[in-house]
Amino acid sequence: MTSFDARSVAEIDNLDDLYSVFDDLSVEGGWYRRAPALWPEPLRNFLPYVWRYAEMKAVLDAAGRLVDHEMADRRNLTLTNPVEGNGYATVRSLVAAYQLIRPGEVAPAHHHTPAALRIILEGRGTYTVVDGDRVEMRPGDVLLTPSWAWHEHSAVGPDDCYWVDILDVPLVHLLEPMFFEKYPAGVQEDPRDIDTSPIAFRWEDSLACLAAETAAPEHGMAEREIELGSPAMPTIALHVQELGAGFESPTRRTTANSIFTVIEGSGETIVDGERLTWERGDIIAVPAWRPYQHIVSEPARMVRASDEPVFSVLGLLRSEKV
Ligand code: GTQ
Ligand code: FE2
Repeated sequence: MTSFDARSVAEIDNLDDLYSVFDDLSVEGGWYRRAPALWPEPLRNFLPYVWRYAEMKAVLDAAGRLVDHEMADRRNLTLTNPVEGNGYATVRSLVAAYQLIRPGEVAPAHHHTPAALRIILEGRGTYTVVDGDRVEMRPGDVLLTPSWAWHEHSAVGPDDCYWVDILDVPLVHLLEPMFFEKYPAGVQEDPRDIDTSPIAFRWEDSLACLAAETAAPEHGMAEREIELGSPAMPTIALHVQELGAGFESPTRRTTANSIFTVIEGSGETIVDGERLTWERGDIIAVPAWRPYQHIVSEPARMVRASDEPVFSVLGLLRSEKV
């Protein structure tokens, strides 16, 4: 606190002197802001971007040679949106990462307030244990790790296993309630082996549900769409989308932030005029309010992870065709 002198403030007779008092008192005149607080529509903050699995896999493989689980609890590569000033998030509220676990490795148990999910890309014989339930993870499966759930991963087969992690860590950073704790025993004792679980969405089930869809979703951004969970977790919605060869979606924008993971197929997504080509395993960041359109080359299925549930509950979800 500096020397506030009510009498001298009472005697201020010009704006320059008034403004010079503001900093001392940690106030700002709404009519005299250095940075605006309100603006007509969402800013173009985070950038549209695509991360290519072929490149990420090569980098992960190099990390696989150089980094073991003594060094890192998780061998994950965070997808940092290249917008200036950002050091972590993929889009405003979500972070995505590629993770590799090699045969015989164990990523020890921990839990945290951020919610997480995994989308399996490649490799057999990998397991996750979530709150004592041991579940195999197979390509195309989506596995949830809700806030506070204990979780560890292991690879027991001969394969290197690659998957995509998506977490709401940037949202937890914004709101502050970060808690993280390692499981004292390292791994959960006596896990229960299960194959069906509310936290495991199997690829074959997703395919069957997609095939049973008769109508295209109203927004038109896919030919068929299912939602995993309703929503999957309080902060993250998951939609599996099917788009045939030659499909061209309308161009739409939404206030929600999205991360697309390409499970199969190829094509391009034009985000705010930028053409992002993609194929199997690639990850596309579509930030809030950026108009986007999908154009498909080879029959595609992708998982859209978004923060829609947050926007819905706050009354901030809005989308439109442009
Ligand atoms: O596998 O538990 O990519 O806690 C980031 C944080 C993965 C995990 C990430 C995590 C994990
Ligand atoms: Fe974790």
